[in-house]
Amino acid sequence: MLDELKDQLKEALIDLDEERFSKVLKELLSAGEEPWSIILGPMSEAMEEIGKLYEEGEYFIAEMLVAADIFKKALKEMKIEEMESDSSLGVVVIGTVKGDVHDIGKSLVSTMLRAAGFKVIDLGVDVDADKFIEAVKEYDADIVAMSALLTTTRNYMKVVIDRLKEENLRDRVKVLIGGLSTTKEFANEIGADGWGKNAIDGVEVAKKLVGFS
Ligand code: B12
Repeated sequence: MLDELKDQLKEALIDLDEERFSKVLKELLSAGEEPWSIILGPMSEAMEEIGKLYEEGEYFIAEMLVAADIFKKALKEMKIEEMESDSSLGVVVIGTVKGDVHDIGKSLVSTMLRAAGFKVIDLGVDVDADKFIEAVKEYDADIVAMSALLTTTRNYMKVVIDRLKEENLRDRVKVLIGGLSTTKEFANEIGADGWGKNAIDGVEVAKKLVGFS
């Protein structure tokens, strides 16, 4: 029954059928399904399919935008952004790198980090090296977390790491990266300290980086 509802939810998002999506989401929640399992399960799977449809020329930017909008509304409905904690694990400065405006994954990681006990400074999207450096200094960050979904923007992560070195900040902060265009190998290649596959994994890696697990 739950699996069936999850499939229906995924399909409704792929079809951009907001009304059906919202109805099935309510059913799933009242059946006791956890918001995070819905977000990282059928909702993320649907976004992947929508990306494929875009690649195949079936969908265009407009459809990707509508999907993002439905996704974000669902996060609001599930009150995902309102999770707070005591900020005792340290400070994370996070942003989607320059040239890249994809913000859903980055915002989910922010939310999860906050819920887990980090103070999170979210710089938004299209963030350049100057902005990252300023924030690291201002908030005395423990971790710089970067997101990139495009293969053309992921290389900018290395630019930020190089700037951290130039500013003599590299020894003071850990660098965590993630996003569709990145891999563990890529993280090693550019000299990041950690890579997270998704928001939950990202939190585990972040905790390790600051010595809390
Ligand atoms: C929605 C969407 C858009 C929306 C974004 C709206 C928004 N507010 O974010 C819009 C329409 C703006 C858009 C634009 C473009 N897009 Co787009 N988009 C997507 C789509 C369909 C979904 C992305 C998404 O939100 N996924 C859901 C979230 C939950 O997943 P996620 O972002 O991957 O995040 C998870 C993990 O990656 C990880 N994570 C993410 N960040 C971080 C950071 C850290 C530190 C950690 C630990 C983990 C982590 O955790 C998250 C939660 O699990 C993807 C398809 C896909 N497969 O993802 C294409 C996709 C990313 N887009 C693509 C493209 C090509 C574009 C455009 C270049 C199209 C164009 N010609 O203009 C532009 C680029 C704009 C720009 N300069 O950034 C391609 C990228 C291909 C590539 N290899 O580079 C994709 C893969 C589609 C495809 N298959 O072709 N897009």
